[in-house]
Amino acid sequence: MATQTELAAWVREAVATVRVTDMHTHLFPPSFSALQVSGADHVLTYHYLIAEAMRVGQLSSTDFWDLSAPSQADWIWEQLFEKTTPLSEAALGVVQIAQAFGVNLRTEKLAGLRAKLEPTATDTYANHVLDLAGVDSVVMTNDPFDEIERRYWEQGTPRNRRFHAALRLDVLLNDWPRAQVYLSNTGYHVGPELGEVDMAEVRRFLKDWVAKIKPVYFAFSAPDTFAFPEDTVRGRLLSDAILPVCREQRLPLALMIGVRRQVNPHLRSAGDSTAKASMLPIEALARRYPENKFLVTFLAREDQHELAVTARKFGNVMPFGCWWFLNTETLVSEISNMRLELIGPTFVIQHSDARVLEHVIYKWRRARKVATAVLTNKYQQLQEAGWDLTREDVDRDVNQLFSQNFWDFVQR
Ligand code: RAT
Ligand code: ZN
Repeated sequence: MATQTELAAWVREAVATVRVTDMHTHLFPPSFSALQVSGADHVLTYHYLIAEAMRVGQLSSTDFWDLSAPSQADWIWEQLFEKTTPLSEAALGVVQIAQAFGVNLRTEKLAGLRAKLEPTATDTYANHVLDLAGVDSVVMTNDPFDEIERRYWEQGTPRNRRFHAALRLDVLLNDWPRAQVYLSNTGYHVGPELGEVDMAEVRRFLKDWVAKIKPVYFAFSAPDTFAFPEDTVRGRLLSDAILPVCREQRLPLALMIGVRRQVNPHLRSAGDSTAKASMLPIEALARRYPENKFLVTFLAREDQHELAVTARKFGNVMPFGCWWFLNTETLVSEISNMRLELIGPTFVIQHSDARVLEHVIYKWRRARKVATAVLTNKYQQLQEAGWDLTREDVDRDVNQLFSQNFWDFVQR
């Protein structure tokens, strides 16, 4: 039987060295140059930090948005790293990114970070950053309704193979008038009424995009009021277009539920919030469509227990990550413990939601730290109960939680 010290070392080493699949990010490969985001100014102007800096500084949001990006970064730096101590998750993250690049932020300040991080990433730099984070590959968020992005795909832009695609359907499901106009302008015959013929066109659109970008899943985010089934455009698009195409193509649908967009529009990208949602739509989807696969995450802490229970009832529901405001040390620890207690190591432990390339460094450092503590404690309990754990068990579980559970679900 392993000693407590050995056990702790096995977990530490397994978690430190596991090659992560980061299954939800907003990153792009360097070849998508107009969309690729990296460098110190972007790290500082992350919308998580904008919201926090606005609490400290006395600048109106209009004045803030009028500033150039480097001036916004300077202002955020002043609020969060000079006037206050960077104790929040996002602010601490900046310090950890700096540390990974050998920059002492206390002495070298923002200029030190600007000197080391590359605002225009090459593949070499992107690979270096992913390697620093121990991330094997990332899944992007690919919006077929974004004109700039569409051009990259239509030109067949080659891309770093560590970036997988995911087809994001927020515009289709949450803004049908815009989607309808866009579809009709790009060769799909859809009228506003969404009859059977239009629905066939939506399916054709989805299949064309599957062929174009080869996504590993379809995804959308929805408000706390999300309902299913319902006789609305969204309900019909789901049941008659998206779910059938997902079934046919054997692709999971990722649902990200509980976001209240633009509760404070002055904050723009930083203005979204969270609210408790209902689990009933997930139950209904999982029960009615056993042939479909659902990757599910909720934004409210209050929904996490019900999600884990729902995953016990339906093998076609895969809980993933601790999303956005839940990605804090306290909540990731709580949620990961609870998931282990209710469904064992059969979920996706985390995703980074990185918007800026270098984010993967601190997001995964944090995830690894929490996972090490949570798993060590659970394994100790298991050993105390007389289960003779092996190092291979630990390696297998860690690999499943950080990567393999996702791929097994996608590929099954
Ligand atoms: O976490 C975030 O950065 C949010 O702004 C959202 O992007 C969210 O993750 C989403 O995918 O909608
Ligand atoms: Zn996201």
